[in-house]
Amino acid sequence: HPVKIKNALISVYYKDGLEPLIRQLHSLGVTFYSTGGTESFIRDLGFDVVRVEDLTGYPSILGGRVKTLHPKVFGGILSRRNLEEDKAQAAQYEIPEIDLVIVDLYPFEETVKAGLGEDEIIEKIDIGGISLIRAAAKNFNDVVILSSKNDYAELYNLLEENQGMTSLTHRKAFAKKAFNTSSHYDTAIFNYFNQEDPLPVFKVSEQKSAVLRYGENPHQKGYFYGDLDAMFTKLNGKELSYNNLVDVDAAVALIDEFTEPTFAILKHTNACGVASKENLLDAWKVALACDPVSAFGGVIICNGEVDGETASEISKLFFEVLIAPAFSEKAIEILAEKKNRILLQRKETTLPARLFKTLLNGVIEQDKDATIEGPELMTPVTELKPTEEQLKDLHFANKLVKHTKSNTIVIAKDGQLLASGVGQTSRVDALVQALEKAKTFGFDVKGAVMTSDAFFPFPDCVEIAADAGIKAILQPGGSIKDKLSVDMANSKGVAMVTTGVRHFKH
Ligand code: 93A
Repeated sequence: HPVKIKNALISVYYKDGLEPLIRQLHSLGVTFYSTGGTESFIRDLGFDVVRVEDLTGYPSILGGRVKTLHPKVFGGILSRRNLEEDKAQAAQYEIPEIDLVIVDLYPFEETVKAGLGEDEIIEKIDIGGISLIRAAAKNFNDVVILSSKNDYAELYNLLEENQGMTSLTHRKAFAKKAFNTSSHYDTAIFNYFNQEDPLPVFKVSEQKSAVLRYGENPHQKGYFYGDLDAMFTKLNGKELSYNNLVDVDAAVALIDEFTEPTFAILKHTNACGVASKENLLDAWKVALACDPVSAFGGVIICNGEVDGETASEISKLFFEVLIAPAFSEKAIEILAEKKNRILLQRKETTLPARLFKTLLNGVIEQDKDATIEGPELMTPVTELKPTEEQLKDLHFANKLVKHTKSNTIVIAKDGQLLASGVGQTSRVDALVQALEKAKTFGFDVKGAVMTSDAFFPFPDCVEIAADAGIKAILQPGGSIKDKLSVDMANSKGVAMVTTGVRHFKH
């Protein structure tokens, strides 16, 4: 049923953007009830406003902690207009019918983010405002609830289009938003008290900004819940797609393993080119050389400023996304020549330490794989020990297996990925794929190192690798048949180290 607004209770933290709505409501003959700051704001616009204190007969007390918490306010919001008993009680206690509530809550999250002290944070837990929101949303049958400053314009437009009336559908939609606001708000408070184990906060109310063109394929809908602006400045290019986001996530995780100048090129979350060199230009050329065929249409990431010269080189390749912490002006000019290319400048941010994935009728959660074993955590298990150079390459290749789909085998040399076998159903298949691939792109694996994301169940991989010329192998170890693999390495004159840490990635 359509409702004409007669009385509005307005209590908002941020007053910006409220003025047009106040003017409009005034022209519709609405009576305003309001709390301290909001009341002054409305009065300064030149309109009459009833102080909530005058309605309740109580002043705002306890430093503002109790302003609107009163039966005359909540009775006015919650009374059922179609129930005789409610009507009679409202008349008996002189409770006005409040049919619009506008609240913008104390900025709790912002206060936490600003790193202010606990006292200040606790004061920003809104009690009256959240109660107003919940009460008005519960009574959507008769009441319109605006629960955030982001919604002022929406009500304004709606009232313009509907001669100042709201329908039940409108009010129920506002109620839905309101409960989203209140649940989001309480989740943020819960997370503050529960910092060691926070829940992810998804802003469904801001869903619009998160609608993707489509999901993994064009016939699937896709959404993103998060804050990309907090992570990147987009310097050029089209909208990030669902698959771009998945690859960007994988790229960021991979590059963060490296401190020396490194470039990585990814396809479908797996690296098809990675190199760590003295400078980024060399790293780019060497990374691209790994597999220039797969690199086509890939997602590229590096860990230093992209200069003009490097940009010219990268520009020769068709790619989807390039991510870097910085770009020189010249580099942007060169790279932005193609308007679809997505250029993302990374900001310094800390990412959640936990991962979630839906499956069956629920969600699984785990810690991120946050370890990587360098030479000091590698235990030599063969007569022959790896050289300094080999240890360096094993460390490099261990970072790559960790970020590649299992089963995986990585072959590397001199800070360059030579080839990998990815996402295979057997480890031997992964090794064979890697060796074939290395050959395809003209690499000689003699003297290269090999890493495996999990232990060798049989000595076959060691044998094949050694016969191909691999000189040092890293594996977690832990198979009951470890000894067979070690014996094989010894008989072939290959060095092997174990780390004790498996890096599956499914
Ligand atoms: O401290 S409160 O939780 N106690 C209340 O009774 C109350 N009523 C409204 N905070 C309360 N509010 C909040 O005050 C509103 O959510 C809004 O954020 C703010 C508006 O105050 P003012 O109009 O004085 O600027």
